[in-house]
Amino acid sequence: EDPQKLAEFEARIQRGEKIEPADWMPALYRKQLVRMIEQHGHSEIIGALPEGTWITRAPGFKRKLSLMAKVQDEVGHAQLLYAAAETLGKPREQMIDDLINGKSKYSNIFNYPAFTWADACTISWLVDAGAIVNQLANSRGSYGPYCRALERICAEESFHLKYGHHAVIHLATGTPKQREMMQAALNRWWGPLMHFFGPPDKMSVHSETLMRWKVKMASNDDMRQQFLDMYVPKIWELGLTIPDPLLRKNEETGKWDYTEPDWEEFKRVINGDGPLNKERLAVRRTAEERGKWVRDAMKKVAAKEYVTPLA
Ligand code: FAQ
Repeated sequence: EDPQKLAEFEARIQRGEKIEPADWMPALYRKQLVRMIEQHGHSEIIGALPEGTWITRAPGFKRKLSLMAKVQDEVGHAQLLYAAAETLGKPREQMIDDLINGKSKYSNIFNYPAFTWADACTISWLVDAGAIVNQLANSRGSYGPYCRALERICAEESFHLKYGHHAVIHLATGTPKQREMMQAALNRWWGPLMHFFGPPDKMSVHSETLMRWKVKMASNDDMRQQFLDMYVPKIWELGLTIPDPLLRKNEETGKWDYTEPDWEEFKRVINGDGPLNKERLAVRRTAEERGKWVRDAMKKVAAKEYVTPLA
C-alpha cells in the first residue's frame, strides 16, 4: 500500500473528516467495514424474527400496532445497512448468500428464543438500549455512508426504546404473575445481553485497528459499562433483580463490577451453535427461495426480455 496515501488517509481521519465511497482507503479499512456493516445488517434482519413471532400474539391492538411498526423498522434498518455496505463493493446478493450459508456472523442475541411476551418486551427495551449505545458511538465514526445510516437508525431506535420500556413497566408493575414473567425473562436475557457488546477488550481481535481508523468509537468494555450505567438503575427502579450477585458499582474505580458471562457459550453461539441458529437461518433461506420469482422477473424487465403491461 502506498505509504503516502495511507498517511494522508490517516491524517484525514485524525482531523475528523468523513471518508466517502469514491475516496482512497486502505484495503483493510474497506474489508473491515464490509465485515462490520454486513454483520450489522444481518443482525437487524435476523433480529426481526424473535419479536416478529409475537406480532400475532401481542396483548391488545395498540401493542400489536407498535410491535408491527418496530419490526418493520428493523427490516428497514437492514436495507439501509446493506446499501451502506454495497458502497464498498460487495453486492447485496452475495451478502444474503453469505448469511444463509453461515459464512457471515450476526449478533449473538437473536439466537435465543422469545418464549413469553415478557421476552419480546425485554428485547424491545434492553436489546434496543444496547443497540443504541453501540450505534450512537459508531455513528460518530469515519465512514460517511455508515454514519448517515446510523443517524437515521438511532432516531427510530429511540422510539423502540420508549415502546419497550413502557411494555416492561406495565409487566413489572402488574399482577404477581406478570412480575414473575418479567423477572424470568430478564434472568434469561441477562447473559446474552452482557455478551452483546462483544468479547472483553483484551480478547477483542479487531478493536485496535477499528478504533485507530475511527470505525469503532468505543471499546466493547466501554460500551458494556455505559449500558450498565444507564440501565441497571432503571431495572432496579422497577423492583426487578439482575441475576448476577457480583454486580455493583465500584465507587473506587467508578466502574461496574460483574461476573464475566460465559464466553465459551458466546463463542459457540456466534459460530452457529446456539439454541436457534439453524431455525433463524432456515427462515431466511425460505424467504429467499419464495422471493426468487420476483427477482427473476425484475432481472427480465431490466434486460428488456419482456415488456410489462404498463410500459
Ligand atoms: N455477536 O474483535 P471483536 C440490533 C464477533 S443491531 C456476534 O471485538 P468487533 C438492532 C466479531 O464479529 C446489533 N458476533 O469484533 C436490533 C468477531 O468475529 P469475526 C448488532 C460478535 O467487530 C435491536 C469476533 O467476535 N450491532 O441489535 C459479537 O471489533 C432489537 C471478535 O470480536 C452491530 O452489529 C456479537 N455480539 O466488535 C434489531 C453493530 N461481538 O468477524 C432487532 C456494529 C463480537 O472476526 C431488535 N458492530 N462478535 O469472525 C460493532 O459495533 C462491532 O462489530 C461489535 C464487535 C462491537 C459488535
